[in-house]
Amino acid sequence: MIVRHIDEIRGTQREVQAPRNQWVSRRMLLKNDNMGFSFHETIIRAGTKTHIHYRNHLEAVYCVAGNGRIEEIKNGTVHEIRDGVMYALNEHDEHFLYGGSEDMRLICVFNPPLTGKEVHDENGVYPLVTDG
Ligand code: 9YT
Repeated sequence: MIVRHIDEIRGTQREVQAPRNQWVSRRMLLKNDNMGFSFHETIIRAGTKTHIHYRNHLEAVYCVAGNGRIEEIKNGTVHEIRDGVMYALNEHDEHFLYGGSEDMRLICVFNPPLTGKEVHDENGVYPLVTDG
């Protein structure tokens, strides 16, 4: 059994800051935990905008605190995000994620799991990833 507290992740390689500090993500489960998915807590900082496109992964995200918005780039549709809202990128949807009036706390699951070695480009986009 794996049992971890978020405080054990902080300050380790499993805690990753966005290039421009728009978010911080704590990877509670990664590929090498052998669960078949990865599991993250991501804090989206208030007032920020991040361009995200996970070309090789499906992701579901559940908001448990704070608020923000997600904009679908293909059609401009904007969805409000607050405690209790889930979104799933079932079509590898390219999007902008906006922090709202306060930091947004998100619980995220990826299939296939992130390895932890993925690198974001200068826009905060995950480029094509080769799982290693
Ligand atoms: C909100 C969101 O997409 N979070 C994903 C996790 C984060 N990009 C990470 O751990 O790299």
